[in-house]
Formats: sequence, C-alpha cells, structure tokens
Amino acid sequence: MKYRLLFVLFLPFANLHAQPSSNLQYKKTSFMIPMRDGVKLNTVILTPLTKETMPLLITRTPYGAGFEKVLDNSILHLTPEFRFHHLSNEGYIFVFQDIRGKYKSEGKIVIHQPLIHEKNNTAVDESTDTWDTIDWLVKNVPGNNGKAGITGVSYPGWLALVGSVHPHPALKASSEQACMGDLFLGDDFHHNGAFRLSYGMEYTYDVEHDGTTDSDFPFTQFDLFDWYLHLGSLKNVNEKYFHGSIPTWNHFVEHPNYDSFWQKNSPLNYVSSPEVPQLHVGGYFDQEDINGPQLMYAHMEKKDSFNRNHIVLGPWFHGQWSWGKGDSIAKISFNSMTGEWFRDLEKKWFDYWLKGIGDGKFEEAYAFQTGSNQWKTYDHWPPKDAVVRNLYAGPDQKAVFERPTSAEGSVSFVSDPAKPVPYRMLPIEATYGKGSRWHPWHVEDQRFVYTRPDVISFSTDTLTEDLIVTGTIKAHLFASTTGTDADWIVKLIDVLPAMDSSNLLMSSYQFPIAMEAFRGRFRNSFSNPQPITPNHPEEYVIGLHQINHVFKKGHRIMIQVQSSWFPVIDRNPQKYIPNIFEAKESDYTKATHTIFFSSKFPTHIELPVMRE
Ligand code: PG9
Repeated sequence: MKYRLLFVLFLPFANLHAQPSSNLQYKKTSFMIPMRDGVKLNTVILTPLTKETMPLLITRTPYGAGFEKVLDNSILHLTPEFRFHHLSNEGYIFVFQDIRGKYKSEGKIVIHQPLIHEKNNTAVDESTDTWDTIDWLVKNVPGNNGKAGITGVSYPGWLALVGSVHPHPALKASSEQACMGDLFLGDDFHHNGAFRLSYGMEYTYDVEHDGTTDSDFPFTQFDLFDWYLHLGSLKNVNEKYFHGSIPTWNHFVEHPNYDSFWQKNSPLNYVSSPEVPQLHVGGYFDQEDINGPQLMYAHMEKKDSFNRNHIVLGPWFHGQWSWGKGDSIAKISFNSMTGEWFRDLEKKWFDYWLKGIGDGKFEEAYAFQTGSNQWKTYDHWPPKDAVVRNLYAGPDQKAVFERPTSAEGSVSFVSDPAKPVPYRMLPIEATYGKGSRWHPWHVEDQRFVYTRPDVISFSTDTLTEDLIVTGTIKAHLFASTTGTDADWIVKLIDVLPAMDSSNLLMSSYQFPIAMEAFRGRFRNSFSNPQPITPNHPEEYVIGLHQINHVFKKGHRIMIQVQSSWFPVIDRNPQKYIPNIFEAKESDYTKATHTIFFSSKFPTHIELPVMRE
C-alpha cells in the first residue's frame, strides 16, 4: 500500500480491531452500486450501530476504497488512526467508493476526465457517478437522514469538487481538500508549463499501469537523480519503458502547450459557482496541489452570492491536515496543533450542514500565519487592506525595498543541462517509494544549493521590525539568455537569524516561504509558446501563490533564482524545440542566463504587506 493512499484516505486499518476508542460501533457492508450506464462501482459503507438517523459522508477515490480484509457485516471499532475518527463518536455513515476503472469497480478510468454530461445528457462522468451514488445511498442505506456530504484529499478532493457540480438534492455540503486546479498551469503535472517529470512519470505509471491496484515503477536504484539524468530526452520514456501503454503520458507528449485538451481538462472550465457549501482546504507547502484550492476558491468566489464558499489555508504538505498533530514539517516547527485544529473545524462544518448542530457561522477564510504561528481569520481573501511593497534585487547580492536607479545592473550564470540543480537534497527517492522524503521538500533548507554558481541569491539586511506578508506573491523577473528557451525558478526565502543558540542547526536556515517554476517559452501565452530572442532582456511574471507569513525582526529576506529544478521539472533544452517531448539529446545545450536589476529592468517580488 502506498503512503499516499494511507494518508489520503485511511491510516492502517489493521488497528480497526484494536481497543475501541469511539463510543459507537460500526458495521461494515459493501455493495456494487449501479450507475446510469450499467457500470457498477464498489462501495464500502460503515454504518454506526445506533437508533438515530445519520448523514452520509462520502469519499470517492482512485486509490482503493479499502477494508478488503474486513468481512461484510463485521463490527468495527474505529480508532484514532481512522481518517474520520473525529467524526465517528457521534455518528456518520461513512461511504468509500472506488471510482470507475479502479480497484474493484467496473468501467474504465480516464484520469481527470472533464465533466461532459452537461453537453451530452447521455454521457457519464464523475459528477453523474456521484449523483447516481447518492441517489442509491439515500434510497437503500438504512438509518440515513437523507443528507449527504462529500470530501477527499487530492484526486478525491477533485472528486468532491466535481461531485458538487449539478448536485443531487441530498448533497448538502462539500469540502474539497487539495484538489487539482489546473494540470498545465499549476498542479501535479506542470507548473506554468514546466513539466513535472518525476511526478508525471511515476504517478501516471502508478495509476494507469494496472487498473486493479497501484503500481510502483520498477526502478532498480534508490537515488533517482542519476536515473533521470541518464534517461536523457523525454522521448526515451515511451521508447524505453512505457511503449505507449500509459494514456496520460501520451497526453503529455501530444499536448505540450495549453491547448484545448488542457483547457477543457481544467475545472476552471466546468466548475462555476458553489452549488452546495464548499470548504476549500490547502497547504502552503503542498508539493502536489498547492494551486488547486487557492485557484478554485477564487474562481468560485466570483459567483458566491449565497456566501457558501470558504477557504482554509494551513502550514501543511499535501494532505497533512488529515492526520496527526500538524505542529511541524521536518525541521520547521509551527508551535500549534494545526491538524487537530483543522479537524475540529471540519467536524463543525459537516455537523452543521448535515446534522444542524451549531450556529453555522463560518469565517470567509482561515489562514494560519507562519512566523507568528497563529490562526487568523479574514472576511475577504486575500485581505484587501494589504499594501504591496516591492522587494528588489540589487548589486552585491542585496535585496532592497528601493527601486534601482542605476542604468546598469545584472548578474550572469551558466546553466548546463548536464548538471541541473537538484530540487531537493539527494538522494531523490521514488516519489511514493520506501524512505521517500517527498512530503517535506517545500520547507527544505535552501543552503544545499546556495553556494552553486548557477543559483543566484539577493538578500536584505537584517530586519529591524517584523514584516507581515499576507496574500498573493508575484515575482517580476527581468532576464535574458544566450539560448532560445529557459526555465526560471524563483524563491522567496526567510533567512533565520545567524545564531540560534537554542537550536544551532537552525542558525541561518534558508526557509522557503514561496517558490515556483516558469517555462520561458510561455511568457506571452501558455497556448502559443514563442522562442526567446537571445540576449534580449524580457519580463517574466511568475505567481508564487498565497502566503501568510511574518518575517520577524532579526531575520533576513532572500530572493533566490535558478534555472533548473531536477528531476521534479524536466530539463529545458535551452534551445527552442516546438515539442520538448521530441527533443534529441544533442538539443540540450548550455546557455548563459542574466538576471537584471537596473532602473529599466528591475527584478522584484511583490509583497502584500499588512499592518498586523
Ligand atoms: N496529487 C495527486 C493527483 C491529483 C490529481 C491528478 C493527479 C494526481 C493525488 O495525490 O491524488
């Protein structure tokens, strides 16, 4: 079983037989529920043994509905390892379903198939499957109160989002958690058009190699940095390994730009208003779907005339809020039990909408503030009262709040595709493999690359007062290259004080608060890429997502720029090739990149600054 699967849905369920810790006992049953086209979906139901009626809480998943080893009609005791343990004491009917084409369900999976039933009323998709499932559940599950909620993390989060489109009348609330928002612009498979090689390759093999299970790509080495380097051109993936058998990989190859395939695939295209109350949940350090919840909250907020669209952002990696204390990621401590705090809110959310418990007063936005390490609430997100201050790159590796006045100012470095900058400290384990350190890499100390000649840093003097930055971070990078294409990775870093005598290893830690990649060819349009004119400075506007962070007195702020992030992002050949998936090994060439910090080309990052 995959670590991903375990934390997304259930923690080890062997413990279900351990000492009971919920007041209620649950009975497990399972059914093959028929969809409108006759396909049957495997559905596991945990019903509390109580005389009261209870709402249904549904999670739909491509990763296995689980509980295979528990016989139907067994009585279960739900322990704290159960994902919804915090909801189990007072009772919910928990429903877990394999989506079509995965595990024990019939049919065929199409990863992230857009919703198509609106245009073709005989078509089925994940929205119609959710509708049919709820219809069957309310009619057939004894003891249900006629109300259903839906939730899930990641792919199941996207399933909660699209299951709430044209909802069944019994669906009363949803909470999408780390849904993907757009697979070309900013979630799992691409970020601003830059292809996420290791994730894209390992994930698609995992899901599509064998419909009945998850599959690990059969790597024969533990550290994959060299494996990906020796893979060479992307075309070798099909030529040497997949041989055209992984449909989503073939989509990557066939659609290297933001064409109608990706546009149709994006929920921006088929999700509009919150038709049921929607609680979006996302992590600032989510290594898979950082963009989805922020993007979908903002998108749906435009049409939220009934005030039922809400967002929670916390200091979490992908799905971290589902379990555990959530008080730290690796070496970064948040001094707050953010996981437990979130699960209390999640309980209030579903208790109110599905059981009528509580006053139903939910804040528009809950955004944990890192640095001060406190939960904050906002009636508008991002807050409107933030004032943008620009932090500029400058000479002598300095970052300053004053716009440059000098006509000159630049720094150059050589970017060599044969020696790409690792995105995290080696070894690079298989994403979901044994010993993988995939989850915490967004908070890793950036000193591991700081001294490389192809990583350029600009840092402020020590701050003399706290700086509160809340909202959307945007970088304006002015850069040129001797090549005809280039990637840009920009980071906003909190440099901790030079001497932390209580924890020496944290002294001068370079804590990345926001970072993102951008493929240069897409600077004017994601649909119509254009070669870069060599040696011609251009502006690259790069969104670094939303943060809520206090850069504290005594810290420094750093802007860091590099041109590769390997192997999470594939290598840019740095020579414009219309489709990088078809590049030859000889197309990968060294280039000299220049970052400008002059009055005409003032590289800077927009920081939305708050008074408190
Ligand atoms: N991040 C995974 C995913 C979501 C959507 C598309 C592709 C991958 C997941 O963990 O489900």
